[in-house]
Amino acid sequence: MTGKVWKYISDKIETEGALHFSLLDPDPLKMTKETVVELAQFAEKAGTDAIMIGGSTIFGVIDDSVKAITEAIDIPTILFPGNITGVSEHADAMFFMSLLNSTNPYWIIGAQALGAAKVRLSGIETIPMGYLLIAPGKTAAWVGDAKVFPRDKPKIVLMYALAAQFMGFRLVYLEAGSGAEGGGVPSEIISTVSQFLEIPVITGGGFNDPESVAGAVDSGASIVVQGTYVEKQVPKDKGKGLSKIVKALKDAGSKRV
Ligand code: 1GP
Repeated sequence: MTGKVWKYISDKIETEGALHFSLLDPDPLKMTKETVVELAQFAEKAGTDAIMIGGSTIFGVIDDSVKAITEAIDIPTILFPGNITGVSEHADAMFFMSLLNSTNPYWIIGAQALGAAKVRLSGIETIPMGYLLIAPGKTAAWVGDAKVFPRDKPKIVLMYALAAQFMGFRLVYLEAGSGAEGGGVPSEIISTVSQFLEIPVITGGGFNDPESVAGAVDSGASIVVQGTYVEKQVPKDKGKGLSKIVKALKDAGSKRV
């Protein structure tokens, strides 16, 4: 079950303390395939450790774009599926995730079961991940029928994160939703969860500057994801700002190794 990408992630967490992932949503309403490939290349040059591909849109993952991105870069591509439409055999791995605080069993186990045979036949590496939505939760919470965790209740999030660990998930994703206001997931939630969890914490949703990204690592996150920043800023400065963010994250990470 332990594949190459999981080994890459866990080895890097051990040696570098923290990883930066860039999330790209190959949504034709937002950008062309060429743009998405170019963004992935800039992000790789800026030092991001992996490219996540996915989103909650109606288009799902476009196979063509996944193939083009995977061929254009050396760092791993990891699917981040918003539904059964998010499966492609062209990525290096996929987060096989369950939205544990959904009120609808479809998002906890239904979509996973419907997509499982395709995943098995594709032979893609799967990384089991418990997915937890914290307020505001944005589009993911609306689509995923989530009972979002209040931002000032870290202990509720901790209960779910521990349950995720005991159920065998390899990662717990603390998600505030893409484009979340308020500077990402509150540091008190990240630190409360990280303090008690033995598996790595990945977090994203509203981290848009070096301070908030490094702050998430200081609070205990092992991986920080940026989507909106990469989509909006990288085309403007060709990844200059992103390299500063990655550097801030690595500096914070190095204090933990
Ligand atoms: C969304 O956590 C990711 O699933 C990234 O969020 O777009 O706000 O960076 P942002």
